[in-house]
Amino acid sequence: MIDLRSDTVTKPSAAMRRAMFEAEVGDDVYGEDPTINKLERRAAEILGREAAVFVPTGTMGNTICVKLHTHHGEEVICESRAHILDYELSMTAWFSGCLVRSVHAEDGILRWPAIRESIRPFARNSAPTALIEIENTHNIAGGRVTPVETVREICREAHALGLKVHLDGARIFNAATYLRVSAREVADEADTVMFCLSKGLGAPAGSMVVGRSDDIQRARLYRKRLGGGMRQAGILAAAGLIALEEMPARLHEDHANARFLACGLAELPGIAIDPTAVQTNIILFDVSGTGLTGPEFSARLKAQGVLINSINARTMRALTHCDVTRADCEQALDVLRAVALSGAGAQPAAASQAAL
Ligand code: TLP
Repeated sequence: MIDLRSDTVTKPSAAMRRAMFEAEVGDDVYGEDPTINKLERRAAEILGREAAVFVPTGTMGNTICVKLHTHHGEEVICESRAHILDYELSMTAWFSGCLVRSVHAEDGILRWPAIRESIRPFARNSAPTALIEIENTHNIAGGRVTPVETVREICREAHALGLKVHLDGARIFNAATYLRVSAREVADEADTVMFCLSKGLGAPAGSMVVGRSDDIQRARLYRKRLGGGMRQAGILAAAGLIALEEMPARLHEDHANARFLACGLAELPGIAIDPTAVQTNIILFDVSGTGLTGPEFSARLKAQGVLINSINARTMRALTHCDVTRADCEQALDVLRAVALSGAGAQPAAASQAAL
């Protein structure tokens, strides 16, 4: 199977498995796991922050950060397809008691003027805005990257109004690779950043939350409350350290493979895609012109050994990652071509004229 469903499907490398085997561990709830302590120190250094905390998942990291920056009854602004809104089981409401106010940005890039229009004051009839959440890269907008200056402008303007900014940087190293800057620069003025070790960086599990020391101290309490006190999880942090130190340098390969796939897809009958919109490792393409729905397209691909999920009735989402080679992409394109041609809407022109 060529698995392009997500970059979450990556398996730990041999080096990661060795490091896990050899990891020194202790009880992290007591702060005594040396490998986790090292990973947290390195994450804080690399992102240029005072402190970091290791959390089991990106969802828990985002949940903790929303809680850190809000009170019950406040609002959180994010883009209309943000992960916190669509894929985190309404944790913003469930855990933090806040309402999400979404702002649509066609290209997935939130900009200050659009955010400003949605900010609500504490007034007779409105719940006040407390937090702006930015997703960089933006997953369901097709891995789009928010430029450094745009993030900085949002942070400065938000801070001037007393609002906080959290960055869902699940794929912050993909953003940094595309922008050719350090991960630190991608998010240097945000109050907190969550990033995942378990996606393009290839670790089996784990994410980091970085920020100011006092916020991270409180984050540890929320992590415990959410059931994330993992004890001897240095075994995971050992793989996380390799993910953090060694894997960002190879992400450009995933981006090149994604562009290769996107250009190939643009040639296929019934498939709509703009390859120039593919900036990182996420590719969205519309299969409605093939006469197949997204789920039907997905099922036919699977029958021929390629896994790609649909995100709605017409759109598919494919991701490249460290367990997918250029040869896999070539093979996947052959299968994509066969499936596109198998749909009723994608018959060669001569055949459809004959039917008329
Ligand atoms: N994304 C997953 C699915 O949940 C959709 C994927 O396959 O892409 N922020 C962003 C931007 C994400 O894409 C994800 C995971 C998360 C947060 C949550 O991370 P986990 O899965 O570790 O909770």
